[in-house]
Amino acid sequence: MFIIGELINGMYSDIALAIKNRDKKIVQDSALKQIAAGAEALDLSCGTASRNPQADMPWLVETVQEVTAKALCIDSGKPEVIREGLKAAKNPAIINSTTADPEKLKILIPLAAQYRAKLIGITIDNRGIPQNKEQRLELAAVIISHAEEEGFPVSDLYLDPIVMPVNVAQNQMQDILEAIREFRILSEPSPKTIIGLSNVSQGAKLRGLINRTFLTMAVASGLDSAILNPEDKELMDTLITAELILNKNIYCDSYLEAYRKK
Ligand code: THG
Repeated sequence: MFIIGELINGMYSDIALAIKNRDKKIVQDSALKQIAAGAEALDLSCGTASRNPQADMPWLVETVQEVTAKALCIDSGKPEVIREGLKAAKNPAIINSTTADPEKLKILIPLAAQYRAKLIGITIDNRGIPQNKEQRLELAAVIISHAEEEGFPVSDLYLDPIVMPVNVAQNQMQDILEAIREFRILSEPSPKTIIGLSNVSQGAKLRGLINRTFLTMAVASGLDSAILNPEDKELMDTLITAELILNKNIYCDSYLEAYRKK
């Protein structure tokens, strides 16, 4: 599982304040802590409070690059913000994200190719969030066909079925899990799959339990990557154990410690 740390996000008040005050230490400490906890890449989002994300995103990129060479996942709905982030990036980059809207695909696929970035494609279009598996697969196919037309490697494409909070969209969880499994058979070579895990428990009381249960089910459905909180130790232990049971690591009595020393 490719783990992307979610915590450098302007939706958190400490990060929003650090961005505003250009306080590098808060952001760099978060980066190092998430990596120590097992993150292989870091999601960077200015959040909706940012009044100048085109300046804030490259500042985040430069600040994090001072302390790590890990991949950076440039998280914005605005292509012009993503472009500024990519210009500043020396580390490997992941664009987070394009939707299935042709106008966005036409900008972001060539941008990903130009910067040799991986690309996250979320299965949304101008009609909004899909209500079932079939709509998710339809939008995934649109994203894949645009990538193929542009000669963008589909193996560098991460499809995101859009995880909804279980307390508002309980009847969609099964569809989301099935979409993860079925995205992989839409093309050869397969696209990869990704989710924003914490979405599933937003507004709910037992967040940790819901997150780790959903992650286990998604891993069993073949999930390749997740944006999550790596500082949640129970979540990480659950993930390592799920992958053990799927025979991705070799069992020993101290497999949790052995995995963390890798
Ligand atoms: N897919 C993709 N990218 C994404 C998401 C996705 N990026 C953003 C988001 N979803 C993933 N990141 C988070 C980060 C935090 C939370 C949820 C998803 C979260 N935060 C607390 C909350 O809202 O309750 C904030 C608490 C606080 O303010 O302190 O849950 O799905 N491609």
